[in-house]
Amino acid sequence: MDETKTINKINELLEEHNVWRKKECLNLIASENVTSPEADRLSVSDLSHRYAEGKPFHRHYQGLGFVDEIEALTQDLMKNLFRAKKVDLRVLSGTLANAAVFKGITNRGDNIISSSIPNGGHVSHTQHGICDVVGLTDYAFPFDYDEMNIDVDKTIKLIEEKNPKILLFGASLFLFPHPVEELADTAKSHDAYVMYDAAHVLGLIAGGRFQDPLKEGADVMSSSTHKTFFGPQGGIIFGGDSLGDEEWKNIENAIFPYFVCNHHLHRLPVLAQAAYELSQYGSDYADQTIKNAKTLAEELHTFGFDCLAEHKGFTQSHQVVLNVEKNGGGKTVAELLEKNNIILNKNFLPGEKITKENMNNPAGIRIGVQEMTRCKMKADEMKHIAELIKKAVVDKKDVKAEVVEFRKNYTEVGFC
Ligand code: DSN
Repeated sequence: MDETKTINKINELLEEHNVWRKKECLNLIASENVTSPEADRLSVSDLSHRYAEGKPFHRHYQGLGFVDEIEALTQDLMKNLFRAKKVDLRVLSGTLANAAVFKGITNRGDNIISSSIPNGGHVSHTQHGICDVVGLTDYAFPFDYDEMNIDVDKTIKLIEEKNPKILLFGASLFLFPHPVEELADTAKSHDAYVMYDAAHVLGLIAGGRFQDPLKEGADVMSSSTHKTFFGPQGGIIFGGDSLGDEEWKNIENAIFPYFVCNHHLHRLPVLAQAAYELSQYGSDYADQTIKNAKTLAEELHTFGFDCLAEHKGFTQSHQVVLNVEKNGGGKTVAELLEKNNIILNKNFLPGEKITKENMNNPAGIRIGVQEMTRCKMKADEMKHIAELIKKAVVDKKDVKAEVVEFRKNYTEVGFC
């Protein structure tokens, strides 16, 4: 191996990736976003060289006086933004946030009710992921396919039947707010904790334009910090007023030493900057994001795409979901669009049965507008994106050059 050639090649690939995704593609993956120039500046520091096991002001290593203050102030910003009394920033992802909560407040052999993967659940909500690691048996929320949401009455029956320890709301395919308020009392009267995975919608919650789970009765809210919340890649856990100190301590004690030792300190100032930006511009950002998702859905529908939940106004989040079975399936369409620099992902659709045959080519695609909204796109741009998708998928035209030309005008990050 020629090491010099290899490292030079890695440099080139990185540069090519940066130009491609930041300047030439329409980035429509619903779980991604971009940080601001100020956040990028804060992300490169000595903090990425240091260890800080433990909690602020109670560390196992020396040399952390400034880090303690940075972490405590970042906690304050996040608490303030989400009106929460308890927060822990140490988890490195949404999955690890879920793991720490499960470990902290359940015992092996307990039951959990969460969304199935086709109905929007994240893999960590199920036995295919973290539930298996901590010994939870998962039961899927009954789903109302007409309402595109959790069925409240049937869930009450399931709670009575299964006595879950956790009722876990929130999802990865997430068009409408979940019925937290409607189910919280029943859950609590059966000694279940109400948990909400806010990963996809955290930025919309910060902007006050999606349900506020902690206000609606969630005891605990887990999340990642890099989707509609445009912070660094990482995780976070909030404790609601209804969560006891003992349970919170158990969650904190599960984070370290079970799932995280060092918590990648360079994330903290970036998280603080994102929280600051959302405190200033969060409602405008959330408004524009939801408006853009609706406009994109309406336009795709007009072009003849089978866009989910038409009778419900398509969406109340950053996501738009299409059934593209008639266009060859999710994988075929996502790959075709990638060739045209339109980046999104294939997805199972609510109610779709997972089989060996469709495992790799489910019926749907999921589109998220939060990153392009951050890059200052509005309704007219959403209409243009719909047209580009139609030209590529239906008319089978090559629109790559058109996409590159279009994206050139939207490389600046806004809402900061
Ligand atoms: N896999 C991510 C998503 O795209 O929803 C969540 O972790």
